[in-house]
Amino acid sequence: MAQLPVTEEQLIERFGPHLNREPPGGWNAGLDVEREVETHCCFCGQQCGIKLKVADNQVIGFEPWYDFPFNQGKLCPKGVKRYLQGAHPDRLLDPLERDPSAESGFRPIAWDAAIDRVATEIRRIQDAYGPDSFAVLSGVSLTNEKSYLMGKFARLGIGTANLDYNGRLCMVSAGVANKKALGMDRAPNPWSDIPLADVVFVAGANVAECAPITTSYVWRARDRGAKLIVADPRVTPLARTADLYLGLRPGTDSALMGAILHVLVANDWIDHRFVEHHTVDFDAAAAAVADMTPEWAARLCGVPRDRIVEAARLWGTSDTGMLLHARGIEHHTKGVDNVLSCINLGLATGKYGRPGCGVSTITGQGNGQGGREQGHKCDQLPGNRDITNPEHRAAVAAVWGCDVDEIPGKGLTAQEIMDAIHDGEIKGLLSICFNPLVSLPDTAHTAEALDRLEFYTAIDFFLSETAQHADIVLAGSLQEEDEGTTTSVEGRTIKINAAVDPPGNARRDWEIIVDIADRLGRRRYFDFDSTREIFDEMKLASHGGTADYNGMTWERIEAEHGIFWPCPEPGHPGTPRLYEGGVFAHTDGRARFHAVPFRESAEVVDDEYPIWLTTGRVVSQYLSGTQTRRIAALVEQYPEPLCEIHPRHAERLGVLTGDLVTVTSRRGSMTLPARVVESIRPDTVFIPYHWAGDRAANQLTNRALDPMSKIPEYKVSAVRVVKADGHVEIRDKRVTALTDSAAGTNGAAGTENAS
Ligand SMILES: Nc1nc2c(c(=O)[nH]1)N[C@H]1C(S)=C(S)[C@@H](COP(=O)(O)OP(=O)(O)OC[C@H]3O[C@@H](n4cnc5c(=O)[nH]c(N)nc54)[C@H](O)[C@@H]3O)O[C@H]1N2
Ligand SMILES: Nc1nc2c(c(=O)[nH]1)N[C@H]1C(S)=C(S)[C@@H](COP(=O)(O)OP(=O)(O)OC[C@H]3O[C@@H](n4cnc5c(=O)[nH]c(N)nc54)[C@H](O)[C@@H]3O)O[C@H]1N2
Ligand code: SF4
Ligand SMILES: [Mo]
Repeated sequence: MAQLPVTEEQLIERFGPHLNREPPGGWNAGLDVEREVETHCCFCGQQCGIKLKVADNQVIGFEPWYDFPFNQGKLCPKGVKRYLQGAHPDRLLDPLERDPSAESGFRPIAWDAAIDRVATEIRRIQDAYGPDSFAVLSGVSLTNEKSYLMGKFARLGIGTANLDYNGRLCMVSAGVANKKALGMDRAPNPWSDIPLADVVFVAGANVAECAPITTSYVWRARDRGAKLIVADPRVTPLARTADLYLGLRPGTDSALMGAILHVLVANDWIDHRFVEHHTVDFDAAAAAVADMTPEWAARLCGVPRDRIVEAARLWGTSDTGMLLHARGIEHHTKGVDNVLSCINLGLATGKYGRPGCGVSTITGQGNGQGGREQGHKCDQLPGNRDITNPEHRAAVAAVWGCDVDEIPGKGLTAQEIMDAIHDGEIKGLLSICFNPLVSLPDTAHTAEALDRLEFYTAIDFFLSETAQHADIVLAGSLQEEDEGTTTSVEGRTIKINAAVDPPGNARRDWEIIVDIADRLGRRRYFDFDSTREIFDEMKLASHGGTADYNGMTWERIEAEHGIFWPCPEPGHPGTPRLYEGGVFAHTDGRARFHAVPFRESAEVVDDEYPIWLTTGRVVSQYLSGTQTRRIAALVEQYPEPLCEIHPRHAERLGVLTGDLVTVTSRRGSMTLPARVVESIRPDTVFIPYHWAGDRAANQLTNRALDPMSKIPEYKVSAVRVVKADGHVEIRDKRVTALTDSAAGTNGAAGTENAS
């Protein structure tokens, strides 16, 4: 009987000698703390405040930072352990060049040679195939300053239209919907509004595991007597505490929300005054749901009719309410529609612009909010400006000191860039802070594409699975090795402080970018000597855009524990709550309802592939896992992907927890242990996606995109599940640890001093 690797020996055997396990006391044991640096967690969009303990230019531990208002000292397991990355033996200390004769496939080279090679290849490829044949993929674990720099670098440094970012896999459906309906792409509320809500409606968000600190906000609302509604195909840890659970079939959210609007209209639970004075197109939205009866939705979604009516009653008759959604409704070919159908519910009942009211996406990545405003999206310029709008282009060209025509037009989105690489239209790629081989759908397709590149360079601090395909790997910086700002889930811009310098010959990301620009002969646009100078230019470039940072200074941001944008002028207090008084960001001040008809997902189940597959996360791992798969305590909590499967489904297959199952889709197949749980629908299986190679959930997923946001449909594929040979012991302790820590005191794992 095989075992899951749970002992140290087994972990080493499975993951190799650098396996994620720090020596007793940590890699930095024996060092005395010299100072503590107040900064923020490098992982999710909550951006918890944390103090890093520093000695001998190394981060050797952490302390809770009780004064930071958002998390008040609380952290989840990832925040507690993140400090173990800096001194990890896998840390890249030099630039690397591909060398098939070397054991690792790479050999270290000097910076000068690395930068030269990158610049030469960029020009060679562009000369041979045209400017847009070289693409850039960026990421939003990067600070605002670096996000801004990447946008400017792709446009003016390289001169390519094909630049996009990993937020394309994340919040873009919400972004498009928010801009369409409300005129602006930001959570409308500070999180301090959540406890003021009489109803909290959580749709497609595993709050306890993915936004752990938000749990405490929801529970504070419940302490006041608020009702909690959860819509998710899985009974997540938060759903276990819900007053009303809507266990819908994946891909049916807009039908559920449409039926709720239908019931609101039928019972006249509509705020007519708000609708009349602050919105347009209510009638169109109402007409679109005229046939979406709760009976119809009950059949389609697999949720009892009475629960749909009850959800409408709770939402429609409460004075205040917040609807929080995340990738569960957004990772769809109708992700934008799903979000619009939620916004309709908020507008119909006047739940905007007041304390305790709002429909808000829970932004995922660390700088998922700020990084989607600074202009490294394919259709965007800084300040959340539109790259196709002549006025917006002129405003940015004036700050950049370039000719408007020098700024390329709209380029391809992230998945489209990978598809164009696959098709041979794009020949060169520079990526930073993005691990597409693990995170894009249809891994086989991504791997084929990467192998077709004539030149690929990656900037990372670990040799990610994607970076292993690179010709040149540039050793970049961890968050704590540079300063700058990020903007959290709430729209609060906060200060990241440098604790240490990059180790060895690793360099700060921005310095690498500026050097490449210099080598391309574009120094005049990149005359930056510090991150602060980038911030100062970024502020100017954002001025007049919707995401206006012009009035912020680093000093104010620190003194005030963050500033909510828009903050257009010095002295402006910032804007924690948007749309106060019902004034929306469209030029007429009114929000737009949208008619949202229901359509099925790109792939639906059939006789051959009869089960719905949905994918997502677990509390102890982060995204593509490059960082968290290297931290022992997090690995032990959940070492490998498990396939969640309902007891009735498992019984049909003759499968018990720990038995291996093979899950097959039209794209690929993987074999992994089953975890039999009552918390999932019998027609659905769930696999977390944080692993690579034969453990990658994205071997199975579909490349179909939302036509507006271009987000992939990670949340719905059709699969076949069969029993495979083999069994692994899955320790109850680990499975329990997963849920206990996620739903523990105050909703997070609490703080823990691991040093
Ligand atoms: N621990 C941890 N935390 C993270 C991250 C991480 O990797 N690990 N990543 C961060 C990032 S970048 C992101 S984007 C967020 C993601 O945060 P979430 O969106 O909360 O996380 P997911 O697990 O992707 O999906 C959320 C839920 O959607 C449900 N779901 C699946 N299909 C459907 C559907 O069709 N309809 C509905 N209503 N629900 C559905 C799943 O069962 C799951 O419980 O988390 C952030 N925080
Ligand atoms: N099946 C499935 N797939 C999914 C999802 C899903 O729910 N299901 N979720 C999607 C979502 S929401 C997201 S956000 C994506 C995320 O997917 P990715 O963005 O590809 O994942 P990350 O792990 O963030 O990759 C970031 C890489 O950048 C590096 N990095 C981190 N910070 C920095 C930095 O400051 N500087 C530099 N130079 N490098 C850095 C890390 O080491 C890592 O290698 O995955 C998507 N893929
Ligand atoms: S919730 Fe966890 S991962 Fe997210 S910022 Fe806080 S400590 Fe970091
Ligand atoms: Mo994300």
